[in-house]
Amino acid sequence: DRLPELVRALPKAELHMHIEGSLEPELIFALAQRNKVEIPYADVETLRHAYAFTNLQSFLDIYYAGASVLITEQDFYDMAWAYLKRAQADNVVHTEMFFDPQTHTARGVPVKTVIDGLHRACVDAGRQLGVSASLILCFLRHLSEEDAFATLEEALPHRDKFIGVGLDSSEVGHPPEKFARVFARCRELGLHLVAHAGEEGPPAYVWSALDVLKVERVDHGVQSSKDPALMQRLAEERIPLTVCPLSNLKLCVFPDLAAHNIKSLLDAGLVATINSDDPAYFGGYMNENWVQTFAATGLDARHAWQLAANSFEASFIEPPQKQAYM
Ligand code: ES4
Ligand code: ZN
Repeated sequence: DRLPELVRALPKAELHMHIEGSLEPELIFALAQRNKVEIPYADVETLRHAYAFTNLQSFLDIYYAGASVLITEQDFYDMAWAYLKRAQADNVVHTEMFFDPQTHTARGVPVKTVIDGLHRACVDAGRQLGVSASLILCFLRHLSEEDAFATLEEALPHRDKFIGVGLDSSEVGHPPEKFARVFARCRELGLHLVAHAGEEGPPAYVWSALDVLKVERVDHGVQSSKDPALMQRLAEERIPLTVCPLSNLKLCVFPDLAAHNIKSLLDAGLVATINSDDPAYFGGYMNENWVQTFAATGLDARHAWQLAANSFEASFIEPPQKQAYM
């Protein structure tokens, strides 16, 4: 069976990866030591053992604790560089990386430090790894819209270093509508717009991400399969879903990988993609997500080509470069 080899070798784009979620336990401990930050885990093994999640919130609590070791511009560079090298090894030729400025500004780390470190890694990846990389600033939806506006304001002097904005963190109870005004402002600024919706939340959140926030793609979106009218809209308008199978498995969105709906999304004609979300926490980078999902759900070589083409179609790569990849 040569399908795993084909899947691994395919050039692909990764469109749903939180850079703070690429922080491996080894790097967490190295940065904690370098910055003299206390973390409430004895060693790498103890920390890794804490990675047993029951839902999104149980993961987010540990994910925000892990990010507390990031202090200097070099820390953000080192984290992003480690991910970009790992992405290159999986034949990811383009990546759009999420970052969560509020996780850092809340601890007194300036937005400039975060963006400058991440952006320098993106520039170096293009030159030294042949991986094109760009940044998407995410607002934390458990915080207020006012806080999101303040974050946007602080980031705008660095407008040239990120291509868009997104919405992440605790979904249920924090619908897209809560961020209508700040997304409208970002739209005026010419930023690309995406949002997490339909991960744990209902199809109604996917509808409002589209109709209220006017997002160009939906992160996760797997709950859309519960709403036939929504499925039809996504297919007709070719609105991409950035699906993350191992994340969905680890956060118990599906009981096992064989029960994942990626195949039905693709077979319904949706522009679905496969991505790693938080690879250090969910047990796999890009190729691990692809290979395990192919094995468990019975995707074939045609699906592999479709998923790779979808990843470039769904990307914010500018034409004519974009068509060259497809
Ligand atoms: C996230 Cl899996 C997931 N969902 C929502 N927000 C997130 N931030 C990092 N990973
Ligand atoms: Zn995510």
